[in-house]
Amino acid sequence: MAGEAQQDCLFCKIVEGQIPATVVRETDTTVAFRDINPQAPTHVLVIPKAHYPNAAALAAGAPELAADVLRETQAVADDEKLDSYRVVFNTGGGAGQTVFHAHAHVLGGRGLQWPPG
Ligand code: D5M
Repeated sequence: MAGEAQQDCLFCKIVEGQIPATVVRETDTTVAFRDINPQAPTHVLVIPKAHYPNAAALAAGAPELAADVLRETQAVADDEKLDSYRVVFNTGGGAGQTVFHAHAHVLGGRGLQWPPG
């Protein structure tokens, strides 16, 4: 069923505390933790606790939860004192998505080029 934890999902395991992560924020519905392979001085992932495979499925299936995730990206930027930052939802393997549990990358702390690669 939509939103149910998936046994083979890395980020569901982080939500459940089965895999360690450097958690920087947590709400009833979301977790934010530092990316294991940071691409900028600040690189935090914000995820819904419920499992949706990507941002499109999250937005369609649980728009209020999608809004929670977006709100938390702003909270991370505030916590990290970022004036400028980028929020990225890689959606689909062709866009570089490697973990199929919806997540927002919050990147900042350095100049960012546009367009991204
Ligand atoms: O982004 C998936 C991101 O997840 C990628 O930047 C690495 C990160 N990652 C993978 N495993 C971990 C753990 N265990 N902790 C923290 N971060 C992790 P994507 O958009 O799917 O390419």
